[in-house]
Amino acid sequence: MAYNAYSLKEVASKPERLAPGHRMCAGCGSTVAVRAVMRALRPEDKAVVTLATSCLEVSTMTYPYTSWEDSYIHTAFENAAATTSGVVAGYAAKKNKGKLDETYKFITFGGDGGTYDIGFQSLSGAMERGTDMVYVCYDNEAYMNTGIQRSSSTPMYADTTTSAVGVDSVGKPQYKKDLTAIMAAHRIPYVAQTTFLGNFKDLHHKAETAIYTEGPAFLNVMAPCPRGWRYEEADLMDICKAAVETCVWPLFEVVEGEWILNYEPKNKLPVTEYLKLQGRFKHLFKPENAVLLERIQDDVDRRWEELRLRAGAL
Ligand SMILES: Cc1ncc(C[n+]2csc(CCOP(=O)(O)OP(=O)(O)O)c2C)c(N)n1
Ligand code: SF4
Ligand SMILES: [Mg+2]
Repeated sequence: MAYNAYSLKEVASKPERLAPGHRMCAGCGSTVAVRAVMRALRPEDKAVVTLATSCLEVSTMTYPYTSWEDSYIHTAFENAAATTSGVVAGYAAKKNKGKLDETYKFITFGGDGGTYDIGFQSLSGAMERGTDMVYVCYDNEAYMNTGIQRSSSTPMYADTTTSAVGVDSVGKPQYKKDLTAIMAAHRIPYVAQTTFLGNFKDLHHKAETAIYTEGPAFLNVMAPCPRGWRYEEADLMDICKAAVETCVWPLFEVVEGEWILNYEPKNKLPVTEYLKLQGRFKHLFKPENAVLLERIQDDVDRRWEELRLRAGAL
């Protein structure tokens, strides 16, 4: 899909829809993701934001304070997408009766714990029913708010508080779940995977397409967490770039079932270039763990070739 004309200056000059003064950590990817997604809304459109419990929720909406300029609903983990479905149905009824003139867009945000794990059934249901909404997962690869516990999104061999590296453990033993592919298997109109790069064009394009596509859309945004991933705050963008250049987190869209690769690195970097930037993978660089690094590289290579095949790039 061709990207619309894009000017960072123009997009950045739009009114902020997540006000400053919230309590998220410095260097946190989650707020960067939210601000970028909300900036894709047309200024004249209103939004109803639904948010499952998470770092984002507890830090941006602490009664009686809120950072959200749009209507906002805090939900339980299990029913974030179902809550949005109900609001969308109510909106449609009001519109049909001519009781509402304004245009509203419906956006649900969830962390990986709330999306890959606990809220997965309601997400799957809302997508399958064709609800006209966008679900955005800000993926920081663990349950950060409660102390960095592993989720099904945590990558293999990452050190978390429930997959702690020690004498008998080299980190999380399981693979990361491929949620973006699972959402594509729902055969909804729009699914995309993105993160923060350069001028944010990729993220802006995908957020705008997701919001203005009729029917359900799902966006998976890699959103690093300095506390859980153990990096210096200023390294946020370098980590995202390394994730893309190593093909750990490829940029792609699935539009009406068609897989589209948005970026192919000219020189695909070894995964170590990504892993070495983060304390959660520090143990992998001990000589006795070289085999684990090889296993990660093999997995990334295999999955990258699968993606290229799906996108017809082979
Ligand atoms: C049903 C339920 N289980 C557990 C909790 C406690 N809890 C609150 S936030 C959170 C972590 C959420 O992780 P994630 O969705 O990945 O968001 P993050 O904190 O990483 O931003 C947990 C487990 C809860 N609020 N509700
Ligand atoms: S713990 Fe991580 S995800 Fe949570 S606010 Fe801090 S940096 Fe962001
Ligand atoms: Mg998380």
